[in-house]
Amino acid sequence: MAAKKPYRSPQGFALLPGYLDRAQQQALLACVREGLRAAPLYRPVMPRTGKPLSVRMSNFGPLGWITSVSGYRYGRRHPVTGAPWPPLPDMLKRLWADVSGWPQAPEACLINYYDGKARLGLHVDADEDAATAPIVSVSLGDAALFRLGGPRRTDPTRSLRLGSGDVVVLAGAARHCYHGIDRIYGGTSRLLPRGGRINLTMRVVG
Ligand code: MD6
Ligand code: FE
Repeated sequence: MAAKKPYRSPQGFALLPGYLDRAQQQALLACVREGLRAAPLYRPVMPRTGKPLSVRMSNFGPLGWITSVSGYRYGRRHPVTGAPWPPLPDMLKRLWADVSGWPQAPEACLINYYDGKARLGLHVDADEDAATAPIVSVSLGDAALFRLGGPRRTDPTRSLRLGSGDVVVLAGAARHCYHGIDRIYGGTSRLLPRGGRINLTMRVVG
Protein backbone atom coordinates (compact mmCIF):
# COMPACT_ATOMS: atom_id res chain seq x y z
CA MET A 1 0.00 0.00 0.00
CA ALA A 2 1.31 3.46 -0.86
CA ALA A 3 -1.24 5.96 0.32
CA LYS A 4 1.25 8.76 0.69
CA LYS A 5 4.18 9.87 -1.40
CA PRO A 6 7.69 8.60 -0.72
CA TYR A 7 10.25 11.23 0.23
CA ARG A 8 13.80 10.79 -1.15
CA SER A 9 16.63 13.15 -0.21
CA PRO A 10 19.65 13.03 0.27
CA GLN A 11 20.66 10.46 -2.36
CA GLY A 12 19.81 6.97 -1.10
CA PHE A 13 17.36 8.12 1.58
CA ALA A 14 13.74 7.03 1.33
CA LEU A 15 10.82 7.58 3.68
CA LEU A 16 7.87 5.38 2.71
CA PRO A 17 4.98 6.70 4.81
CA GLY A 18 2.29 4.18 5.72
CA TYR A 19 4.15 1.33 4.06
CA LEU A 20 2.52 -1.14 6.45
CA ASP A 21 -1.23 -0.87 6.96
CA ARG A 22 -2.78 -1.31 10.37
CA ALA A 23 -3.31 -5.09 10.03
CA GLN A 24 0.31 -5.55 8.89
CA GLN A 25 1.51 -3.42 11.81
CA GLN A 26 -0.45 -5.61 14.21
CA ALA A 27 0.97 -8.78 12.63
CA LEU A 28 4.51 -7.41 12.89
CA LEU A 29 3.92 -6.33 16.49
CA ALA A 30 2.84 -9.89 17.34
CA CYS A 31 6.13 -11.19 15.86
CA VAL A 32 8.10 -8.60 17.84
CA ARG A 33 6.35 -9.53 21.06
CA GLU A 34 7.10 -13.20 20.50
CA GLY A 35 10.76 -12.39 19.90
CA LEU A 36 10.94 -10.21 23.01
CA ARG A 37 9.69 -13.11 25.14
CA ALA A 38 12.85 -15.00 24.11
CA ALA A 39 15.14 -11.93 24.11
CA PRO A 40 13.77 -9.31 26.55
CA LEU A 41 14.50 -5.62 26.13
CA TYR A 42 17.49 -4.56 28.20
CA ARG A 43 18.89 -1.16 28.99
CA PRO A 44 22.18 -0.66 27.12
CA VAL A 45 25.00 1.63 28.29
CA MET A 46 27.41 3.97 26.50
CA PRO A 47 30.97 2.85 25.86
CA ARG A 48 33.55 4.12 28.42
CA THR A 49 31.16 6.17 30.56
CA GLY A 50 28.67 3.35 31.21
CA LYS A 51 25.89 5.94 31.08
CA PRO A 52 22.55 4.19 30.40
CA LEU A 53 20.75 4.97 27.15
CA SER A 54 17.12 6.06 27.41
CA VAL A 55 16.24 3.60 24.63
CA ARG A 56 15.85 -0.08 25.54
CA MET A 57 17.10 -2.66 23.06
CA SER A 58 17.05 -6.23 21.86
CA ASN A 59 17.79 -7.94 18.53
CA PHE A 60 16.61 -10.53 16.05
CA GLY A 61 19.52 -12.69 14.98
CA PRO A 62 21.80 -14.30 13.87
CA LEU A 63 23.73 -11.18 14.92
CA GLY A 64 22.73 -8.44 17.32
CA TRP A 65 24.10 -4.93 17.81
CA ILE A 66 25.34 -4.47 21.36
CA THR A 67 26.69 -1.46 23.22
CA SER A 68 28.48 -1.85 26.54
CA VAL A 69 31.22 -0.10 28.55
CA SER A 70 33.77 -1.88 26.34
CA GLY A 71 32.33 -0.50 23.08
CA TYR A 72 29.95 -1.23 20.21
CA ARG A 73 29.95 -4.64 18.55
CA TYR A 74 27.85 -7.29 16.87
CA GLY A 75 27.39 -10.48 18.88
CA ARG A 76 25.49 -13.77 18.64
CA ARG A 77 24.09 -13.73 22.18
CA HIS A 78 21.88 -11.56 24.39
CA PRO A 79 24.21 -9.71 26.80
CA VAL A 80 21.96 -10.36 29.81
CA THR A 81 20.48 -13.84 29.23
CA GLY A 82 23.36 -15.29 27.16
CA ALA A 83 20.82 -16.86 24.77
CA PRO A 84 21.13 -16.65 20.97
CA TRP A 85 18.93 -13.98 19.37
CA PRO A 86 15.55 -15.14 18.01
CA PRO A 87 15.35 -15.51 14.22
CA LEU A 88 14.34 -12.61 12.00
CA PRO A 89 10.56 -12.88 11.35
CA ASP A 90 9.61 -13.80 7.76
CA MET A 91 7.59 -10.61 7.46
CA LEU A 92 10.74 -8.54 7.97
CA LYS A 93 12.72 -10.70 5.53
CA ARG A 94 10.07 -10.01 2.89
CA LEU A 95 9.99 -6.31 3.67
CA TRP A 96 13.78 -6.14 3.28
CA ALA A 97 13.59 -7.99 -0.06
CA ASP A 98 10.88 -5.60 -1.27
CA VAL A 99 12.52 -2.28 -0.35
CA SER A 100 16.29 -2.70 0.11
CA GLY A 101 17.33 -3.43 -3.48
CA TRP A 102 20.10 -5.54 -1.94
CA PRO A 103 20.64 -9.19 -2.90
CA GLN A 104 21.87 -10.40 0.48
CA ALA A 105 19.49 -11.01 3.43
CA PRO A 106 19.95 -8.94 6.59
CA GLU A 107 21.98 -10.59 9.35
CA ALA A 108 20.90 -8.32 12.19
CA CYS A 109 17.78 -6.49 13.27
CA LEU A 110 18.11 -4.06 16.16
CA ILE A 111 14.93 -3.51 18.16
CA ASN A 112 14.74 -0.09 19.83
CA TYR A 113 11.96 0.68 22.30
CA TYR A 114 11.28 4.31 23.23
CA ASP A 115 9.03 5.33 26.09
CA GLY A 116 7.59 8.84 25.92
CA LYS A 117 10.82 10.43 27.17
CA ALA A 118 13.43 8.41 25.30
CA ARG A 119 15.74 9.95 22.67
CA LEU A 120 18.52 8.77 20.41
CA GLY A 121 21.39 11.18 19.81
CA LEU A 122 22.76 12.01 16.35
CA HIS A 123 24.86 9.10 15.09
CA VAL A 124 26.05 7.28 11.99
CA ASP A 125 25.60 3.53 11.82
CA ALA A 126 29.24 2.60 11.23
CA ASP A 127 29.82 -0.73 12.99
CA GLU A 128 29.09 -2.82 9.89
CA ASP A 129 31.88 -4.02 7.59
CA ALA A 130 29.24 -4.13 4.84
CA ALA A 131 29.26 -0.34 4.72
CA THR A 132 27.62 -0.10 1.31
CA ALA A 133 24.61 -2.31 2.13
CA PRO A 134 21.49 -0.30 3.00
CA ILE A 135 19.80 -0.18 6.39
CA VAL A 136 16.01 -0.51 6.43
CA SER A 137 13.93 0.61 9.40
CA VAL A 138 10.29 0.10 10.37
CA SER A 139 8.46 2.14 13.01
CA LEU A 140 5.53 0.97 15.17
CA GLY A 141 3.50 2.90 17.73
CA ASP A 142 3.80 6.56 18.67
CA ALA A 143 5.17 9.00 16.11
CA ALA A 144 8.73 10.30 16.43
CA LEU A 145 10.71 13.30 15.25
CA PHE A 146 13.57 11.91 13.14
CA ARG A 147 16.46 14.23 12.35
CA LEU A 148 18.56 13.63 9.25
CA GLY A 149 21.79 15.46 8.55
CA GLY A 150 24.80 14.95 6.31
CA PRO A 151 28.06 13.04 6.52
CA ARG A 152 29.50 15.52 9.05
CA ARG A 153 28.02 16.07 12.50
CA THR A 154 27.91 19.83 11.86
CA ASP A 155 26.04 19.56 8.52
CA PRO A 156 22.57 21.12 8.38
CA THR A 157 19.75 18.77 9.38
CA ARG A 158 16.12 18.36 8.49
CA SER A 159 13.41 16.90 10.69
CA LEU A 160 10.83 14.38 9.56
CA ARG A 161 7.99 12.81 11.45
CA LEU A 162 7.96 8.99 11.44
CA GLY A 163 4.59 7.40 12.11
CA SER A 164 3.49 3.84 12.78
CA GLY A 165 3.99 1.66 9.70
CA ASP A 166 6.50 4.03 8.10
CA VAL A 167 9.62 2.54 6.51
CA VAL A 168 12.95 4.35 6.16
CA VAL A 169 15.76 3.23 3.84
CA LEU A 170 19.29 4.55 4.29
CA ALA A 171 21.25 3.51 1.19
CA GLY A 172 23.98 5.09 -0.92
CA ALA A 173 25.22 8.42 0.41
CA ALA A 174 22.45 8.56 3.03
CA ARG A 175 23.86 5.38 4.60
CA HIS A 176 26.71 7.55 5.95
CA CYS A 177 24.62 10.51 7.12
CA TYR A 178 24.02 11.50 10.74
CA HIS A 179 20.55 10.87 12.12
CA GLY A 180 18.76 10.53 15.44
CA ILE A 181 15.45 10.72 17.29
CA ASP A 182 14.73 14.05 19.02
CA ARG A 183 11.38 13.22 20.56
CA ILE A 184 8.46 10.85 20.78
CA TYR A 185 4.93 12.18 20.35
CA GLY A 186 3.12 10.36 23.17
CA GLY A 187 -0.50 9.38 22.59
CA THR A 188 -0.34 9.56 18.78
CA SER A 189 -0.90 5.82 18.19
CA ARG A 190 -2.96 3.14 19.85
CA LEU A 191 -1.00 0.25 18.39
CA LEU A 192 1.00 -0.28 21.61
CA PRO A 193 -1.51 -0.40 24.48
CA ARG A 194 0.99 1.19 26.89
CA GLY A 195 2.24 3.70 24.35
CA GLY A 196 5.78 4.33 23.21
CA ARG A 197 7.51 3.47 19.97
CA ILE A 198 9.32 0.49 18.52
CA ASN A 199 11.86 0.89 15.72
CA LEU A 200 13.37 -2.09 13.93
CA THR A 201 16.54 -1.61 11.87
CA MET A 202 17.74 -4.40 9.58
CA ARG A 203 21.38 -4.56 8.57
CA VAL A 204 23.86 -6.63 6.63
CA VAL A 205 26.89 -6.83 8.91
CA GLY A 206 29.36 -8.27 6.41
C1 MD6 B 1 14.85 5.24 15.05
N1 MD6 B 1 16.69 4.92 13.59
O1 MD6 B 1 14.11 5.46 14.09
C2 MD6 B 1 16.33 5.29 14.90
N2 MD6 B 1 19.48 3.96 11.61
O2 MD6 B 1 14.40 5.00 16.15
C3 MD6 B 1 17.97 4.77 13.22
O3 MD6 B 1 18.89 5.01 13.97
C4 MD6 B 1 18.23 4.30 11.87
O4 MD6 B 1 15.99 4.58 11.10
C5 MD6 B 1 19.81 3.51 10.40
C6 MD6 B 1 18.88 3.38 9.39
C7 MD6 B 1 17.59 3.74 9.62
C8 MD6 B 1 17.24 4.21 10.87
FE1 FE C 1 20.82 4.63 13.12
